[in-house]
Amino acid sequence: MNNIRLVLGNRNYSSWSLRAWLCLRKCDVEFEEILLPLDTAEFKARINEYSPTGRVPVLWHEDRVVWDSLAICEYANDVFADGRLWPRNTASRALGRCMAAEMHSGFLALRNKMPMNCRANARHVPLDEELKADIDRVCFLWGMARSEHSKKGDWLLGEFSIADAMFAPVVQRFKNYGVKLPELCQQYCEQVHADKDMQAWVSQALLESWIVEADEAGSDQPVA
Ligand SMILES: N[C@@H](CCC(=O)N[C@@H](CS)C(=O)NCC(=O)O)C(=O)O
Repeated sequence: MNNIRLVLGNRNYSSWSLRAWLCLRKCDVEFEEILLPLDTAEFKARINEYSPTGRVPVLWHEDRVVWDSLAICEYANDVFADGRLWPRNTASRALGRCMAAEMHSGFLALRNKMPMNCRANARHVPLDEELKADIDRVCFLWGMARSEHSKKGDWLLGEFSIADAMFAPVVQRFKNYGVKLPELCQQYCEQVHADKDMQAWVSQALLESWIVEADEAGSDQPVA
């Protein structure tokens, strides 16, 4: 046992958990998962045992605690992946870090109005100006990253990187809310959906039955 434990929320809704989990999976290390279902009495009762912020994800490794999704991705890169979760090229790494940081601190309309909900099927939310601006910005960033790295592979920066993990829940949202995308972006989404780890996450999410009302956005009927 290598003493790595990831405390995460339920897969259907916990977008921050997905980011950290995906990076750990790409490190090919075994880790224990402790799943605390969001918005439940169990979460409230147990979260303080594990998390200094009361939030997930949290990584425990040996005597270290690493809270916050992006910090976990970076820790995984340093400790378990020998740096390969970022490209070697300095300019590519800088672009990836800007994208990851922007995702981590921004895109509030996308995060609030289109919560990750892997089980949602053809769910419609009104595409207001703020939401459209976030979607356009995501497409701009993906288009820039892909056009600069297309010869190196099918992920944003060629090989899989932390940038892909940070945007994976956005890819999932675009599917669940039926967002129409430019071809290059749609192709990138298909790359993410075809990933075996992403598929493993989603297939387990589909088996969950916890409901977080606040994250059940939109309706089954198209909206104007
Ligand atoms: N900035 C944090 C955000 C973590 C976060 O908001 N996690 C949510 C679940 S996805 C959470 O723990 N919510 C529970 C709560 O706030 O009670 C990160 O990147 O890890």
